[in-house]
Amino acid sequence: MKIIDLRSDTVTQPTPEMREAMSLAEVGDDVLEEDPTVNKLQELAAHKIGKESALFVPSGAMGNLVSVLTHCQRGDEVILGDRCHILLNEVGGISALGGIHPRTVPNEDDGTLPLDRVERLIRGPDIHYPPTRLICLENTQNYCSGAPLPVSYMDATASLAARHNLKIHLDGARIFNAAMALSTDVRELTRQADSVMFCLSKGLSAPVGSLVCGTRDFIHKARKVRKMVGGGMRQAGHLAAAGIVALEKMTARLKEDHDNAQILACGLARIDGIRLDPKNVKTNIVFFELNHPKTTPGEFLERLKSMGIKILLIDRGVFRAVLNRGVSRDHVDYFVKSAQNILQP
Ligand code: TLP
Repeated sequence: MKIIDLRSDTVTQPTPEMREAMSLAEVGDDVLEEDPTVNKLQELAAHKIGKESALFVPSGAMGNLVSVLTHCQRGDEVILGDRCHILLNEVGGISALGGIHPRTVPNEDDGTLPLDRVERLIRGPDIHYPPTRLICLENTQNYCSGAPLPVSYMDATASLAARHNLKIHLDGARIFNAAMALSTDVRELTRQADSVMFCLSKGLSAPVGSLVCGTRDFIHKARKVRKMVGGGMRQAGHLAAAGIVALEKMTARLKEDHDNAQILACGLARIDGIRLDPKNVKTNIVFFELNHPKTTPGEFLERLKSMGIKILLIDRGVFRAVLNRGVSRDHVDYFVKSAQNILQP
């Protein structure tokens, strides 16, 4: 049976062009900064994101960790959303490894942090307080239905940060999805951030890797932090080669995932027992709630799986389906029909 995997866009397989580029890549020792393919990827990434410099890291989680550790000292405080990946899904790394204190603001459903609340949380000089150093934003905001944060919001956050002498780190794991959804150049969404992390291994389909982007000085410091957390790779050009293909060839294809997400959302919303507003689906992530008299969330998940469809059960009754290159329009139709068969037999 063919498996239709919507658990995440991280499940995407490398394209034939990536596999070829990986096998032919010219490589060197990247800890010594002598891997020409890694260097090329870093230059390309810095250019696309609109920053001076970039650093190749093995994962998005390490990219966020390295960025926060580069901005902050032990005992500093970071303001971030209560639904952000750094807080929920990175094993508490910033506190466990960096001694950095997270202060949370509830994310709005559109992914933003209300800036009046952010401002109220910024610490004054009182001896009892840890110093506020950094604001972290996430674009797209995964656990807010993959909401893209608009340029106007990025600008408003940047002026607040400037008034209080704070830095901004942007978890842009899916920043190219945000740019696609907002029909804007990605640099418009990154120019307000002091550092940006983005992933090659999600909708862009590379097998491994993320980049941290920032000023030359920031990346110079981040390189040392990457080494400290064990992220200095050697002949990493074999991985970077796939990343170059991802950046050059795969950003335009994200539209297909967004269109399929919209079709899936509209199809599921018509089924009794499923709650979801397709208007909230703006990128490739579809969240929905199951509230059905006869089918429990666990049963629904298992029945779909037996039909070859994998999605994630995130919380009691809340599911996530992420559109990706392995999921076609026909697969989406099949998913909607299968859900109908289970819930409206
Ligand atoms: N997200 C994964 C899971 O960890 C939840 C997913 O399937 O969505 N920032 C954001 C916004 C992310 O969504 C993720 C991965 C990361 C960072 C971390 O990237 P990796 O998995 O490369 O460490």
